[in-house]
Amino acid sequence: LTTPPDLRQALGRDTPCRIVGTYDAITSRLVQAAGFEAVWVSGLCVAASQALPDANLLGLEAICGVARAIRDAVTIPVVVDGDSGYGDFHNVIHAVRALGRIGVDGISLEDKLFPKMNSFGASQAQVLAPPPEHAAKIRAAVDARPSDSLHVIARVEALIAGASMEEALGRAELYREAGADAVIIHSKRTSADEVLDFARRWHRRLPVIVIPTTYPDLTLAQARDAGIAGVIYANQPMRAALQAVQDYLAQLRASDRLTACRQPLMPIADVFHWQGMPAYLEDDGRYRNYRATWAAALQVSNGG
Ligand code: SPV
Ligand code: MG
Repeated sequence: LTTPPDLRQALGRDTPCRIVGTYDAITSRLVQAAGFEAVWVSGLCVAASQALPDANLLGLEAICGVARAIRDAVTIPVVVDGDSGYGDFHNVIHAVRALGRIGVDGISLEDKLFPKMNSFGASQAQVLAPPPEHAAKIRAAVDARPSDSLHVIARVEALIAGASMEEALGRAELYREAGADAVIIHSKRTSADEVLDFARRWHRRLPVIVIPTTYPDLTLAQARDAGIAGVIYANQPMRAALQAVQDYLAQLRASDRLTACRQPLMPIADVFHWQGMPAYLEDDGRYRNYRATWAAALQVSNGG
């Protein structure tokens, strides 16, 4: 078994690393098996999977439950979307310690107020935190982590909130000085120009990561040439799954038997594989034999 590269190595390469958003353990296994470098535990997708808006309605415990299951299911780096840190810097310290015990590789902290609203939600709800308040959270996170393998990623929401490029660059610099390991620059433009401009002006002072949800035409080559270190495909697996389920259900509703549905289904054998049946069956064989051997030995020693 080869050890997958850690997040620092993945962000240090020439080609941007690809981090894929998930919300459960089995989907994360598919992400790893497909060859992606890391998993993003998406706040949007975790909330959506509970049929809740992405607005800090779920607390840290819920996120930790999902993060723990994902951590246990994959060996590639796991980066948790920590929203704005669930409160003030005390909440950040608590969150980083909890996620550190789970063994995640990164936490993203965005510079909005609590409760945050998804970056594509109503623009009047995109309220930026004062820069010193967020810098204090970044420093608190850096000090609270169990080791520096847990990346503290400062996410800059200035462009989302309609502030200037100068404001975005200034905030990123402040968070770098506070100890951040990487920066996420987020944008809701339908062209990548804004984040490419940010990355070019940032000059790789820290690895820059982008989330091309609204500018899906961004190529890896364009990102690399602008000095971008990582790309988060934050919600595409969930959207692919939900669309497939919706299409399948429509077909099933109109059919009188399962075989009338054309939508491809994953074979049950593959589901068994991804949920860990091979290891289970190995254990089953081993300990059934062990139990049987002891049962036989005890019968002999009891004279029976
Ligand atoms: C998420 O996946 O929860 C993110 C990315 O934070 S976004 O939805 O674009 O804010
Ligand atoms: Mg989020």
